[in-house]
Amino acid sequence: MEPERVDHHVFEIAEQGFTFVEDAIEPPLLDELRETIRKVARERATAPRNNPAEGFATHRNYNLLAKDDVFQRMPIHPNVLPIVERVLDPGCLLSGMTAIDIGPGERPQPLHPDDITSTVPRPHPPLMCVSMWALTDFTDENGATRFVPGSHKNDHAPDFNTQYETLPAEMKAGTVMIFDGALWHGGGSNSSDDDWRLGVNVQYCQGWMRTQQNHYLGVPRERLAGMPERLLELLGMNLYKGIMGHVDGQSPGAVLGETRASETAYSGERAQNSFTD
Ligand SMILES: O=C(O)CCC(=O)C(=O)O
Repeated sequence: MEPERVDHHVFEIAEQGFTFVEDAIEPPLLDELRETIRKVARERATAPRNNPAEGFATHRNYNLLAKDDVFQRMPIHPNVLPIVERVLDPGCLLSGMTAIDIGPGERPQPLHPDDITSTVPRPHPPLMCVSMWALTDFTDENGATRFVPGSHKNDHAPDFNTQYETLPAEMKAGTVMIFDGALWHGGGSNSSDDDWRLGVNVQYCQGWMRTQQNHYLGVPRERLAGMPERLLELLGMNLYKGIMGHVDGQSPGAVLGETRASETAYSGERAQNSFTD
């Protein structure tokens, strides 16, 4: 993505908490992602998890990198990652990837910021940056994500028992909404007869934070060998600023015998800069 477009999206996220990247996903990738997710859901007999956060008529699949190699293309996508890297920093981590297929009859998910577990006083600089990939059209009727513009600047998180005015993130399949993890949002209700709304939440966090999904245990080692180096970094296989996340002085990548994402703590330029920044 051209630097001017990245600037524009980063500015919108800072000002209003969200931005839409239209036509972000190439149509063949869009088709493959949609088909693969629904195949995974069929094979795993995915069923609603029956709680307000995960839904009563929604099929969710987590830990997508363990399920098919096509998902490797999402966290490093050139129309998304450059924006995320500017909102956070290039040392950011993939916090999680979740396929969310909202079925007819679903009720609204409670509004929340994705950084809800953070103890940092609000408002705060972005701790998380979230991309919501529309793999089908998102409409007001079929459960488009609902959100409160500007709410990333609030000094509190929403009260689950209060009704707030929200907007639906209506978008065409192929659009990606990117937002500050402090933005109040939630899955919408699906009042359609038979229109399933499929999105994937690809969520990133600061490199020094705990990720929502645990990739070290979740992603099988045999998949790592075939992954692009940038993805290994997003999975925390190298060290944040040359220091954080080491095992006996080595990066997780080195411990796993990878030549990539392999480094020794405190030895590299990033570690030296951490002490002089
Ligand atoms: O499905 C959606 O539109 C939003 C889901 C969400 O915000 C979540 O599960 O944290």
